[in-house]
Formats: sequence, C-alpha cells, structure tokens
Amino acid sequence: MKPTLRRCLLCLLVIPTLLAAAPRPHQVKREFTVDARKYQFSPARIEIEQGDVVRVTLIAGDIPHSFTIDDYRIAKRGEPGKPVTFEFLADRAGTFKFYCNLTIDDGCRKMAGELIVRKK
Ligand SMILES: [Cu+2]
Repeated sequence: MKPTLRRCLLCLLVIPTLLAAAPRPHQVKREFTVDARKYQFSPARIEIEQGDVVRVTLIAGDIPHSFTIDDYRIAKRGEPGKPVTFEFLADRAGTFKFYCNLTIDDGCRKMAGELIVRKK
C-alpha cells in the first residue's frame, strides 16, 4: 500500500471520530463553579435543560470535597488549591442529589445539593 493511501485511510478513521466527539451546534454549554466549603455547596442548586452540556469546576475551599451524582456516575474530588473541572451531558431529566462522598470528615455527610434537569 502506498504511504499516501495509508494516510488517507487513517484520515477516514480519525476524522469521523473527531466529528462525533465535537459538541453539536444545538447543544448548549452551561458552566458552573461550585464552591465546597464549611460542609456546604454553593450554589446548592443547579438548574439546566435536558441535553445541555454541563461544565463544572469544583473548588474545595477548606478541606478536600467531592461532587458526586450517583445517577450520572459522577464522582469528582477537589482539594484546596486544586480545583477540578469536568463535563457531562445532562441526558436524563429529573432532580438529582449531588453530595460529597468523602469520609475524611463526618461533616461531609451532610453536604448536599440538587441538580435539576428540566425536560425538553
Ligand atoms: Cu466533603
């Protein structure tokens, strides 16, 4: 096989993958910075629409905290001075609890907030 042909075949494989991974134009990207400190999330309520791409930056203000949503299989841990940013597609409508799943400190157990995904 000629090298150029081989390169083209590679393009055929790579380009559709890149296109599929790129956000679709109709998708709305929503960005939130969630501050976790003193056993509270701020904001404690996030409202979005089904189909939105949600980008969350978790800032742990005092001790390590996590942002966990079981139904979305999200569990991200932030440490003081080391914020963590992640994205997910809000494909499921409903009200979901987010909480801190760390067991370092008993106070983490009462940390909770709500992700509200409105049906489109
Ligand atoms: Cu915590």
